[in-house]
Amino acid sequence: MPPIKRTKFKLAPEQLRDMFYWLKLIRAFDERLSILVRQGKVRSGVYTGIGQEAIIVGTVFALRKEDYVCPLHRDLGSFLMKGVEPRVMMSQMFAKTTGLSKGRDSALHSGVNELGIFGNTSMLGANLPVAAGLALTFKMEKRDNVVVAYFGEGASNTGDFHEALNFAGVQHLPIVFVCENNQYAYSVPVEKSMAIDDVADRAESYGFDGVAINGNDVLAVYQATQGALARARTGGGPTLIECKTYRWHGHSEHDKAFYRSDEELAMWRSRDPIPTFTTYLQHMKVLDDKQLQEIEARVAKTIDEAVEFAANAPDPAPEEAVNDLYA
Ligand SMILES: Cc1ncc(C[n+]2csc(CCOP(=O)(O)OP(=O)(O)O)c2C)c(N)n1
Repeated sequence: MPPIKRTKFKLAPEQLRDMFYWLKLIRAFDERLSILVRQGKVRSGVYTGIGQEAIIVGTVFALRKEDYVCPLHRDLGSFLMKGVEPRVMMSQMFAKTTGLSKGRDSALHSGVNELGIFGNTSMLGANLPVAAGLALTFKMEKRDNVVVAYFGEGASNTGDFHEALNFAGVQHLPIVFVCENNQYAYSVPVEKSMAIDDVADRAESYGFDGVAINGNDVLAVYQATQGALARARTGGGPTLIECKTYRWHGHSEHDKAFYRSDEELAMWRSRDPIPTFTTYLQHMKVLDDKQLQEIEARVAKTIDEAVEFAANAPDPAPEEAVNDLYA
């Protein structure tokens, strides 16, 4: 057999196409949600990550099943990549019994222990000390698993962020802090909330490395994550990866984002992570027209099927509201 042609990242053609599939699926999932919100079908706030997909794909692609993610409101794609079926995720958005929380929660706070997904809390930055605690468990149990914790540049101005990084640095925890710097915390532009250019610089104060990278380049994100994971698995402690990106939609689907200019949006849309990666794959000759069409058709079918499933799934009965309580 001829040797498999691999990239310098040691990714085989099938893996590169797989990455492409995830980028397209996560984009399509969010785009459909954006429409469904307007149709009144979604029973939750919707915070799309359109434009930011390369961060989730580049990081989660590098993980093992046993590793944990601590996602944010914009990171539904990490649920899909970690193994939640699109129809289940869509049911969650519709608050149906077939969703993760069986219709008893807004869409954003669910987690799935068996898949390594830790549910998010609403308070900005509050997921980070919890993620550090999870990483401490891995260290104490001598398991070489890693926690990947996501946060926005806005969250990096909260006390919880600094406490989590300090603790992770002191304890050399197996954790990768991934900042999705999309330039705005709701309506606040980054230059109005930070006196430095890079969130990555904050890592140095806590004794570990921080790196600022192009968050719209899925392979750059993957490469940085691989390095951070290798370090974390071998006792080298945490890393902070700041991914520079931009969210195309408002903070949530009800926000028209009047605080930013059309020019700014146009500039960032021209840096769309998906066409850039498509061009790369085509130049590498790992994605021909037929394969592209096949992937697009697969994505469309998956999303259509997920919406149909969720729309036809039963609503929870009122008496089910008190089921599954911990105490
Ligand atoms: C402690 C706290 N303050 C304010 C809010 C309201 N809030 C929710 S998301 C958000 C903006 C978050 O910005 P960022 O951390 O940069 O993440 P992004 O939404 O841009 O991905 C704000 C102000 C909150 N949830 N928690």
